[in-house]
Amino acid sequence: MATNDALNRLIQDDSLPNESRQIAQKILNGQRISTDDALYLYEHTDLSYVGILANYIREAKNGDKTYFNKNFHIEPTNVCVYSCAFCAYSRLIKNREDGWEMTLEEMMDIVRKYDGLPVTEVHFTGGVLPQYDVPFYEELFKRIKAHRPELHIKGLTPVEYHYIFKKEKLSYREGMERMRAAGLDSMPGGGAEIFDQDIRDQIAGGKCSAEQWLEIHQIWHEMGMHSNATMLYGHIESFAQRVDHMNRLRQLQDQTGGFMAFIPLKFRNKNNQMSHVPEVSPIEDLRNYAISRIFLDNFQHIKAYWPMIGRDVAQMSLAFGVNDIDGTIDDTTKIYSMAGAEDQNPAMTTAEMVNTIRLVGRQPIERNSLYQPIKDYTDEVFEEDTQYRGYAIK
Ligand code: V47
Ligand code: SF4
Repeated sequence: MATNDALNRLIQDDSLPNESRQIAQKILNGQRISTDDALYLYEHTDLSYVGILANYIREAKNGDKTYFNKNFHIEPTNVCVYSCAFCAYSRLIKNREDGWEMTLEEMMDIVRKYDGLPVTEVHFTGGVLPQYDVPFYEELFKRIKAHRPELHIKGLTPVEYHYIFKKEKLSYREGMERMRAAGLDSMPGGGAEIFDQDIRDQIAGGKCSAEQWLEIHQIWHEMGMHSNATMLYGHIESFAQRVDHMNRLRQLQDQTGGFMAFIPLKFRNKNNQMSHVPEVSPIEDLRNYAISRIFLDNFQHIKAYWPMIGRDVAQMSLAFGVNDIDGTIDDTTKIYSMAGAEDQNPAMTTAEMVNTIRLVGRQPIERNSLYQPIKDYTDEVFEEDTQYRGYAIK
């Protein structure tokens, strides 16, 4: 659990610059750090320093609890009206024969494949396609709820919603009300990319603006619903633009409280128009998790999305502010494998998930999509523990 010892040592360490000691003091006092402080952390501090601060906050907020869920993805299409420069996965409509476009029935087949299995969430993400309009998604969500009412639908992002509501001449509120009535339970954090308009124009031109992204989340939260937030980092953005991005999220969260988790997404550089941009190091990934944990004092959860960051860095991140590693996934997403991530067929068994967390001394908790605990796996013994990796629990 959170102890002040390491923080106190930093505060008293006169070999550290005053700014570093003052920021540590703010954390100990439970005070919010400023945007200038956050920029200072990015520009002038090392991993071990931010790690101590972030771990203190993580343990104060969540103890050793580390959450995961049992989920699968459906990616209805990779054909897209946009062509974001970082996207390895999408195909333009003129090249649609190279991609896939699922029908409602094909998506229901995927949902039915999980009948009788203990998954709790389906996550929809993918390209933006003109024929997938408001009535299409309403029908999809209704059919899923009719088939399996308890399955949580986490679906789409303001990128799709802005596009389909405009086409239907609906206000954001009218559109989100219709999605909720059809069965949408929560919104994932995608499509945020980086809010700075200049960088956004260069890497994600044409799709919804930062203001539109934030407005749709705001409306969703005002309806009493929840969502996540992401930040695509480690490409051509500056540290100041990362701070600006997180600051806009922190301000909205002050107003609504509707965000559950913040998920930094590391730019992966294979098979896209930005392959010449090198990826940042794992040290920078961990620093970024830590600084987001320190800055976003009003977010309860920081998530490392393991299919994107890789299992090893996800595991290490649990000492740098992260307290959630997403889900079992069951090899149902292609976004990251196509962009060069380590796992080409991302899937983790419950035992792998639990042992990833347990091996670094944290407490594995299966959660539902709204972070209500389903099961504490701390003392669970798995058949496969005796068969692989040479460790057995107990
Ligand atoms: O918005 C696409 C990102 C996002 C690349 O809310 C890339 O629980 C890095 O938002 N390198 C979609 N990132 C995925 C997403 C998400 C994932 C897991 C959980 C949740 C949640 C949300 O993926 C896109 C974009 O930022 N992305 N291509 C790439 N080459
Ligand atoms: Fe389309 Fe999303 Fe890829 Fe952009 S990131 S091209 S909106 S699928």
